[in-house]
Amino acid sequence: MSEVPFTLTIEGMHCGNCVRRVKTALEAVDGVTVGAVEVGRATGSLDPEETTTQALADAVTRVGFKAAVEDTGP
Ligand SMILES: [Cu+2]
Repeated sequence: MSEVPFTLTIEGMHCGNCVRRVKTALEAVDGVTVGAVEVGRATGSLDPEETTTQALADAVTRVGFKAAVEDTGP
């Protein structure tokens, strides 16, 4: 199974605490390998048989931020 990369654009992050909250929320989702999380953005890869980018955005939204899937396609 191959993982596919994702990038989330996240509004409402300001500091290291926000980064930790987002990272924890993403790591709690099955099928996700969290890469870099910084203020305003999170990247990583996911197993498309286990989860979706929308599920990741929803997980971030549940902890209080506004997340959108960034279209990285051509
Ligand atoms: Cu913060």
